[in-house]
Amino acid sequence: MLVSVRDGVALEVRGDPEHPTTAGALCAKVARYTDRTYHPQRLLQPLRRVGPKGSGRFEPVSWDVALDAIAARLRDIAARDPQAVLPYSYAGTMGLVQGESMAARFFHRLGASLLDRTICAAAGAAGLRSVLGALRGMDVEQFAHSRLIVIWGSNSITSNLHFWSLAQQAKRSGAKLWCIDPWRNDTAAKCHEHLQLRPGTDAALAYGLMHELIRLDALDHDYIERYTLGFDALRARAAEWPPERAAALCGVPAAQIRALAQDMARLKPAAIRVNYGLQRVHGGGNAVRAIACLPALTGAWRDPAGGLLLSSSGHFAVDSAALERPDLLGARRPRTINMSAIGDALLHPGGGAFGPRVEALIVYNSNPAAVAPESARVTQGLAREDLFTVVLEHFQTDTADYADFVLPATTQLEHLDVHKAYGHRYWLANEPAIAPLGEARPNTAIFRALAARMGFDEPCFADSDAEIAAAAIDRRDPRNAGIDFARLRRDGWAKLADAAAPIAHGGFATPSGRCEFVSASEAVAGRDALPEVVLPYECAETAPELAAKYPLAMISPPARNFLNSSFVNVDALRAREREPRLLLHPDDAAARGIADGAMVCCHNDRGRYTVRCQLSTDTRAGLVVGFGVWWRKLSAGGVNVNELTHQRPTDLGAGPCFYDCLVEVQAA
Ligand SMILES: Nc1nc2c(c(=O)[nH]1)N[C@H]1C(S)=C(S)[C@@H](COP(=O)(O)OP(=O)(O)OC[C@H]3O[C@@H](n4cnc5c(=O)[nH]c(N)nc54)[C@H](O)[C@@H]3O)O[C@H]1N2
Ligand SMILES: Nc1nc2c(c(=O)[nH]1)N[C@H]1C(S)=C(S)[C@@H](COP(=O)(O)OP(=O)(O)OC[C@H]3O[C@@H](n4cnc5c(=O)[nH]c(N)nc54)[C@H](O)[C@@H]3O)O[C@H]1N2
Ligand SMILES: [Mo]
Repeated sequence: MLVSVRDGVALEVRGDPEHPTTAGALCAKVARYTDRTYHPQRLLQPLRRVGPKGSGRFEPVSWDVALDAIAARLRDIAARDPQAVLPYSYAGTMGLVQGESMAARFFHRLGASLLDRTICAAAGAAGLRSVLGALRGMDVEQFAHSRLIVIWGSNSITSNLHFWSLAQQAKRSGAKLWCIDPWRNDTAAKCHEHLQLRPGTDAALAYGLMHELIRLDALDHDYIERYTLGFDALRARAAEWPPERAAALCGVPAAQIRALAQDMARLKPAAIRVNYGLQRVHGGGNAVRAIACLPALTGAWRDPAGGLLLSSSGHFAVDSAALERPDLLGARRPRTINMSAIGDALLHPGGGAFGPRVEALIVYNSNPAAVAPESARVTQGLAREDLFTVVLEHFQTDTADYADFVLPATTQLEHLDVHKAYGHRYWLANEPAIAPLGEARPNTAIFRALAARMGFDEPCFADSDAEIAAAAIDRRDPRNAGIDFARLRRDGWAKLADAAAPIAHGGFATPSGRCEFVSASEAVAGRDALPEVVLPYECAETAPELAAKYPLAMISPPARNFLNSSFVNVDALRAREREPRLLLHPDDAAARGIADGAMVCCHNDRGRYTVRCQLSTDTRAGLVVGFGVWWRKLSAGGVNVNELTHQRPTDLGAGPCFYDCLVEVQAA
């Protein structure tokens, strides 16, 4: 991203036309990054709470007053048990410096609880690791050369624009595009075929495809023989899933499953862009396992433009020990708390296996009141008068409203960072383009100052941001050959030295070195050694009584103009989204006497959510789509879609089940 600056003011941001993956394109949100940075409501000084928790009433204080008070309180809590302090952070910035570097050092030195950062990708990552051994896959640029592209559980036009440009290139060269998604999103509408399955049934679909590929003998027997483990067992399991059985469960025509299998057999190179949308259900981890078996069966990995891409993060060798310094824990082994069940954690009285009650919560790069599941529990926890909460933020978010202290943080335009990519293979340097606004400070500077007040005098607390960025790149790894932070600062970005088709000839990072259809580690963990069809917690088959009361399945994918809960307060972007929306199928609306455009109440046992309803045949009958992730206080009833979601974990990785949620809808 390039920034035009005049007299110290950032005028606009642009994509870099030289960058091979992005080719200068910016998404709708980031194109508005200057609006966000100079937003009139930007937090520019430290604030101390004066009203009751959640009221949003604060008074400005100096940095010294805020930091002294925070350090005193943390010292007091830590003297009893430092595990009563909990950090909470995720995707506000994905930079390695302003993410988990100085912050992690601070919490490790303190001995605070560890946070399991599961809220986005944990299930899919665990599923992919079990089959491929690492978070590796196709180079996204290679999709331009694929002949078949299956977009599985991803609204690419909304969430992954740079991939979509490459898929468009392939389409213009004659590639066939399939989309596998429960609703006809923007992306599905532009693909040749749309397989519109019930949410949470992807593993069954994958088995139906395997069944058909085996029947057609569209297999690469040589690849299977040399590089995979457990084919006989997988074939036996797939035999149980003729397309008719899979189709009945998925709610799609069997002929469509056969047609997709035939395309997989016939069109080469065949590529699958699987993304995180499909793993936000109980069986999300196993769904990714089942899908990840497909390219090994057909030998698609042999071609750089074939195979599968979920995550590119395993291609980046990041020296996380240098960044986070877990050695500062010494012999201490603090407990780990799952961020996706933060509501339960905050409300836990303490004791037993849980350990001490959470007494202090330090939030940075995240907005849990809006993004975490079952928000009634989250906000009830945040409202505890005895909980000491500090929020590092750009804005007075729903979470910041519950803080004791709010500390103003810098944006991407104001601080230094280094990034690994979310989906491609380039390291990036982020240079500050302007000076920090007001009294805002980078996260690193805030944790450095807190460390000094706590008397943490290890030399690593004096590292500059540039030193941290340099240490992030693991120079011992051959894929980082020739790449260091000085070069990134000079050139902006640099591509990893990794093979375009890293598993064309095996070399899987699994314990067996093979693509593991059957996983001994899964069996040891007491789970099915083969990918398993795990149905949602909340569906007619697994919870018939609940389904009788709440017959509609709800998913809550991102709105195009927001990035999770970021950008919701940027007027130009919120104007495009207008207000929280819920897609409802006309048949479901007719059965409930609901008219297009009516305000409806979407509810279940966990809560109620008021939202504008839009009738559309883009969704399936029985499925509602509630776009996320609105700020609660900018929504009609003061709550958002996460009022309805639950905190139960996915099968693998203990991730959240945002898209595994039964509801009922009635006119408001
Ligand atoms: N505009 C925008 N872009 C974003 C984000 C954003 O908030 N806004 N968020 C970013 C982040 S943090 C992430 S993790 C990525 C996420 O991006 P993706 O991984 O691409 O996932 P989503 O866009 O969340 O959801 C994609 C699709 O999954 C579908 N889906 C839901 N349930 C199922 C299911 O059971 N099976 C299948 N096959 N499909 C299902 C939804 O209908 C939706 O169309 O996007 C990033 N990009
Ligand atoms: N129902 C439902 N819920 C979801 C999802 C869904 O699809 N449906 N998607 C989930 C996914 S994929 C994800 S990744 C999570 C994301 O959830 P979060 O990680 O909480 O991401 P954001 O909502 O973007 O909030 C990030 C906050 O960090 C702040 N921030 C940005 N940069 C900085 C910085 O440099 N310093 C500091 N101190 N703050 C900064 C921003 O102002 C913003 O308020 O949400 C999840 N929640
Ligand atoms: Mo995410």
